[in-house]
Amino acid sequence: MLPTYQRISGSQQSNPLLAVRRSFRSSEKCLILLVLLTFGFVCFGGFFFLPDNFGAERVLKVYKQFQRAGPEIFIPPPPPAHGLDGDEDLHKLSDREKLQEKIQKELPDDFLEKPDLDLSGSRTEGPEFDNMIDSGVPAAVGPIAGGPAGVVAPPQIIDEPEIKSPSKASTGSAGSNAFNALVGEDPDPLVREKRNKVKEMMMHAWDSYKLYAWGKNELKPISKRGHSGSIFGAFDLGATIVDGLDTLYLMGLHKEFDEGRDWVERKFTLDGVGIDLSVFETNIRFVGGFLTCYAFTGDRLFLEKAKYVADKLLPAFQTPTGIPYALVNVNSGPKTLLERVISHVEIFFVNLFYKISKNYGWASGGSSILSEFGTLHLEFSYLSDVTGDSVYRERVQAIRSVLREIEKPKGLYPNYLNPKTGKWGQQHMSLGALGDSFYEYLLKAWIQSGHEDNEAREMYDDAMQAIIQHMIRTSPGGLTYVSDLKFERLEHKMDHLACFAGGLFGLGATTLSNQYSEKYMEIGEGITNTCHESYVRTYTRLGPEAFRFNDGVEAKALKTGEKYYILRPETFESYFIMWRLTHDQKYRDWGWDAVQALENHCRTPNGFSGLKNVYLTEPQKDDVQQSFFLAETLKYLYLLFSDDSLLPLDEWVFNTEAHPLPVKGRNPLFRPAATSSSP
Ligand code: DMJ
Repeated sequence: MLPTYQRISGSQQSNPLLAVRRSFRSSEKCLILLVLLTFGFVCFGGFFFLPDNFGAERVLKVYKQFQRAGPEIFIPPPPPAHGLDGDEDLHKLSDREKLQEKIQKELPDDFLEKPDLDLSGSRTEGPEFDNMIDSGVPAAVGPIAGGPAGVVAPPQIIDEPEIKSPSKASTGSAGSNAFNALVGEDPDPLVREKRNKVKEMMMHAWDSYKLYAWGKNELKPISKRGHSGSIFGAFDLGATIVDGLDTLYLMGLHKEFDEGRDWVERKFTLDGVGIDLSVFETNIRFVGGFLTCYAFTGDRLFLEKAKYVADKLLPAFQTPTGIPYALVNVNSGPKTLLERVISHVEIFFVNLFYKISKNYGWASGGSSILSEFGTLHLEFSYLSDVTGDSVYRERVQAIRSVLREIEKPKGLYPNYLNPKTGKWGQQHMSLGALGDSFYEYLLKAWIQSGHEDNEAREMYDDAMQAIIQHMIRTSPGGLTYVSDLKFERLEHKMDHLACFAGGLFGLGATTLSNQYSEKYMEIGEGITNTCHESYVRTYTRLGPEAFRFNDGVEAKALKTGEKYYILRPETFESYFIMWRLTHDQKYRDWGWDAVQALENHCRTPNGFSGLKNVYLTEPQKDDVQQSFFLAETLKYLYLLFSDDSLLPLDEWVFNTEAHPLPVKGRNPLFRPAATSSSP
């Protein structure tokens, strides 16, 4: 059958095949009009939604990129060196993850590009780093530019803030703008030895990851391969690199830091990552990790990466209330000019069938999770300060406004909030899983602002009063613990995750002197002590995932699913904070006990592993070296055996993944943008 416009008309009836109609039917006219309208809409949308600076300059840039590009833009890239079976129909594979796994299995271990392993034990702690401190030169200029030729390109340092060279005597922060192996050393040789031990553990964790899982998210130390079951899936996002970089830097491991930076510069991307990423996890590990590296070094690469990742998360905030969804498909963002134009039309249609952002299926009635959407404030605010772009702060301020205005049952914040209706989901409250770091960020937002964000401090004090009244209890044996509250019923159980609260109450007590200070300190000490008890009541002297206070037990796990230890940091975080605040020797003793336990039970020849049951003499290992082991666990232990000049608590505030961010107005490394938006 011929198309409509070639069908018979008028005088040409005798030869229908040659007949041509001279005008369109009205339905055809409509169709043509629709096509033209759509085209007009796309162009119109393009002009409106493209960034302001999308002008001639940008076109010229794209044109130049084309000029520079080689033949690869026309010739498709060659197949991988170690391809899959040629006759297998890859389209039958059900999802991308299976394909990744298959490729990984078939590749030899050394397929991934890896930096050289320095197995001689010599590290980059040369005199050049000492000199940097003497001269007050920022570390980014010294070690990277001064490193071996061709290893790492010198970072571009633009707009370097004027950095006063703080003297130890005057500010207590000799190491603020350059960290080397000696910065923060304790005068006591025994303590120095302990710190060196922690540093050696970091090298072991890093070297093993480098050898067997470079570029993957995490290491499986027993299987000696990348861990694809992590929260970031099988895509090579280098979570361990990004999470571990600032710890390397703090420890003066600059060669390793440079290797990581080099990987970030050449390999790190979220483009083509076709999975839903957790907004929270991506923020605390990647945005937080990059921002700290930027604060430490002034290297703009890290700022660009932090912004790049945060921008990928922004679609999650497109909800009626501004409370973000938990998951976002980061591959949905447009990259080229054409994609940018198309995407605005595309998003409309795609959203009809598939959500770019969404919540977990298991979360009460499609709710977002308090500890997730409540743990963005530090990173997003700082990002606005250092980029001068207010959009990030606006997003987290919107969350703050909803939480400030909403009615709180008993003054408490339930763990679930529906982003569409702005109503609470199930009435579960917790300072452990699903709630924890929301409370942490209330206090820390106030600290980060240089004590100016009083709204945050008030919300913190109010929330803590409600928690003290309704959730904190003392066991018959005198242990202070914070239980979960579920529909008016207390569950006398505490998550390992809630062990950070020792430090949180301690910080609350010492950063402001008010009517609550004494109580906060008492609770901070009590909770830290309880978490320590949960450790020493096990055979391994490492604490379980959750512990209970009923059926005659105190600070012990009762269920099999609560007995594991996955290299978590929260207890050591509280040891470190409480040590800094009190200088009570017991915190260092407890920390050293934990170092030995980690060595005895979690160390393997190829990295560190979690345990499946901390109560057994020979617990089975879970074969995962979590990225937070390098970001948090080892960092807090290292700081515990450092003196107070390394990251003073009045100049730095730790995000919930232990990435320190500078305190506004008190830390010369705050690095505000020239056109910084003010809060
Ligand atoms: C880390 O990713 C962060 O500390 C987060 O806030 C909670 N869980 C892990 C470590 O246990």
